[in-house]
Amino acid sequence: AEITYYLAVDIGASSGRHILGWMDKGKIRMEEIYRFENKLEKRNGHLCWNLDHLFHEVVEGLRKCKELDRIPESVGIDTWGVDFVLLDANGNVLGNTVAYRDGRTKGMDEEVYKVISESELYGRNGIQKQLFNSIYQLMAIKKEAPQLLARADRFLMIPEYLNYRLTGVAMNEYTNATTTQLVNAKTQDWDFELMEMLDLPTKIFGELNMPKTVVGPLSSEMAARVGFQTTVVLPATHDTGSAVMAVPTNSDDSIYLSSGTWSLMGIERLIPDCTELSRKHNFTNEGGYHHRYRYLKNIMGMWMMQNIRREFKHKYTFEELYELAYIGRYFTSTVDVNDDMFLAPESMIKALQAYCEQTGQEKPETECELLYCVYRSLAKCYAKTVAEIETVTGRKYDTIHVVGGGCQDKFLDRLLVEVTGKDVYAGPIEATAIGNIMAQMLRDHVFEDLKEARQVVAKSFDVKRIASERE
Ligand code: LFR
Repeated sequence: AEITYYLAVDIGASSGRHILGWMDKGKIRMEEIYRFENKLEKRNGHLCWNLDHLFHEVVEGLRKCKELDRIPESVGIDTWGVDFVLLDANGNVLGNTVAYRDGRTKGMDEEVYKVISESELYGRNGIQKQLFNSIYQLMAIKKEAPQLLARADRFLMIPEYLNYRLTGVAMNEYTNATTTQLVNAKTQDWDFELMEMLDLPTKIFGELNMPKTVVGPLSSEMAARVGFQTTVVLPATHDTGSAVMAVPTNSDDSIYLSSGTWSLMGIERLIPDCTELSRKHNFTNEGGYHHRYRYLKNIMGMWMMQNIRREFKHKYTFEELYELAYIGRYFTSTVDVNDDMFLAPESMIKALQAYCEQTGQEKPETECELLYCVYRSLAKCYAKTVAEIETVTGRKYDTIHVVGGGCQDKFLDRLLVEVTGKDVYAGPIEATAIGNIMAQMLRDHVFEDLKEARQVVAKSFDVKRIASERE
């Protein structure tokens, strides 16, 4: 029989990939066919994304399907959250696409809280305070470049903009929209009242569409350029939304850790928790597939490791890095990984050293010490987060599922077992792309529902139990 292919385009902060997925004897099979780099660039003193480069690479990956003669039934794009573009009435991007790690949002929280208190805001949308959320970015634009907002006709998040370039259809998607902090957690729709209070133009925010919605066919120009026609579909366009779909369990007793540039640790819930207790612990209620909520917390994650590794003069294999970290186990200084100073430092090494000095701890000097300091600090934060989840929900969890590229870090997986005492499972590695493909397959009725899809994920991909030191 003919194979039906689905294409996931998954773009992260450091790379993007095109992954084909299809069914084979009751299991999901996947193959990466194209990969490209993504990075922050400084423009006019701001950290920005190069959208034209990203779009070019999206198209190149589509052309690769033609070359391989594996034409996808549909295509879905997911990226990181919170970042967006403003389009003018002719569909042109207004200004640079400033990235969330840029410092323009400094002080914008105070601007928002002049209008609405922090707890009232959380009561409406249940989104954790992160200074980079779109709400604060929009306030920064209002302050720095109000003419852009005045001329704006549409607000599109990054995946939506790429979809727009592919199809000519401008469409907003629900899961990613929740990361703006402008969506009401209970109505699951834009909070226009809040926008009016903040004097943001409500007309630029379009109707919210759920995952599985068809955006449209490729425009005829695009179809000619890539050499075939296909349908662009919305997955959970927020990468974390896609990743959590692919957590290989249906058990309620399980915590997930979506491990990539960020570590996102939490649980899935059917009712949002916008209480003061929840806000004080800074948990978020992001919108998920089929009206679920991702109750989680952002932890700085592999970003720290990626940055210090880049600064090491020697190139190490992953095995060597684990070895170095292991040797550093005598070193006891730790940092608060979520401190703002680690968000976009000129030098991660200097930032770590400065933090330790400022807090009266011994500062890490060698590569062993730097690595172990980061690992130990991350593990400490994971353990604290697990405890907080248990406090806020008033129950115990026995398992942690680590998914995403970071689950390949054996040293971190082991530390997680050690510091939490939970059963830890690692995999699948490509959770985000799998989740993206699952949404497309669900739309095509390959599975009845998410529950069935997750069962299939569990038997299709490698999921390893991490042994503790003692075993
Ligand atoms: C992960 C992620 C997180 C979001 C952060 C910034 O890639 O999407 O969920 O908080 O990036 O958008």
